[in-house]
Amino acid sequence: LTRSVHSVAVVGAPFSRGQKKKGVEYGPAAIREAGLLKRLSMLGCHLKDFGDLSFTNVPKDDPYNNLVVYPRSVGIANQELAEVVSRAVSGGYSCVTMGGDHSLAIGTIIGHARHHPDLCVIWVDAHADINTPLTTVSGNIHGQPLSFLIRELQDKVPQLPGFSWIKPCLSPPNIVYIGLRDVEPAEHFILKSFDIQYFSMRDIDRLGIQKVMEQTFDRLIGKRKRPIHLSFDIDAFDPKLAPATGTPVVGGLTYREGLYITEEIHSTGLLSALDLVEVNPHLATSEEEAKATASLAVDVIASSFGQTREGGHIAYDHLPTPS
Ligand code: HAR
Ligand code: MN
Ligand code: MN
Ligand code: MN
Repeated sequence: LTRSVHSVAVVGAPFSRGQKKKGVEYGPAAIREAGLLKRLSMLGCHLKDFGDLSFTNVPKDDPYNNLVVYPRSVGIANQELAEVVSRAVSGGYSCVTMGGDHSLAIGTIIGHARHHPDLCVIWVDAHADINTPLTTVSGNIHGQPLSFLIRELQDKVPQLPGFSWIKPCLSPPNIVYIGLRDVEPAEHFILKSFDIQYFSMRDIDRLGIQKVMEQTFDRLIGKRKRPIHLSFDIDAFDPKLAPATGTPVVGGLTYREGLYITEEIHSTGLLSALDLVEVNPHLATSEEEAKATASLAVDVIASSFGQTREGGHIAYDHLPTPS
């Protein structure tokens, strides 16, 4: 029996200005209450809790182009978050960031890439989150984070106020999406013209989740092992399983597909950072819905760090003998 010990840093990022709905800033508290730290320590993880961060408040933060909301708040919060994530990863920890809305992946990926410039990204989401500030319809930056991170896209991306510190650190071959089912025309154009690999829900229906994961790893780590950044939006799951989220889309991942993804990622031994985002307890229509969504988030994280459905991550190497 083998067991590898994981050192895991836990960071709460109660950030909500990447979109307009109230409540996603309570995601970290809900995930903590659902027992995240206890579950990780039961797996034998060495934990370092960075607590829930508090980000610089920007009182006057006018929209860019009369459309893109809270650019300065999103910019500075991500700068602060990148600092913490890079410290955690440099300290030898795998870094779990609990959101908060998905705009925070700007900071976690840049912070992670400071220590691991060769990282790859697995983006599990109903949405592609790759609008530019010029293609966005909603104006929400949580629908745009990847556009700021991809080097090859930068001549199409204007600089937002608060974003001058950002250095794009990803290239299209190092990104794979899983779970897409709500992709806007401009986003689809970007995915196709930059040859970014994605497995939509339709692809999962056709191939099955096992082949999807095989092909994901063939693309990302087939030629060379590299650290994995898993950015997991809870809305990738079907809204029946994860109702407490801001932009639910019917026809999502089953529980079994979701956990298969994280079990396979754990098996690579390469998981280096994980974002779990868009849990919004205030959008639940009942206490049970809020609890179920947060508890699903904990299952995703625990599974990413070795909890298996077949059991046995923790060493158990002898049986009690009758005397
Ligand atoms: N594509 C839409 C937009 O750009 C919806 C984005 C929803 N984003 C998140 N993160 N919930 O995935 O606004
Ligand atoms: Mn997202
Ligand atoms: Mn989403
Ligand atoms: Mn392990």
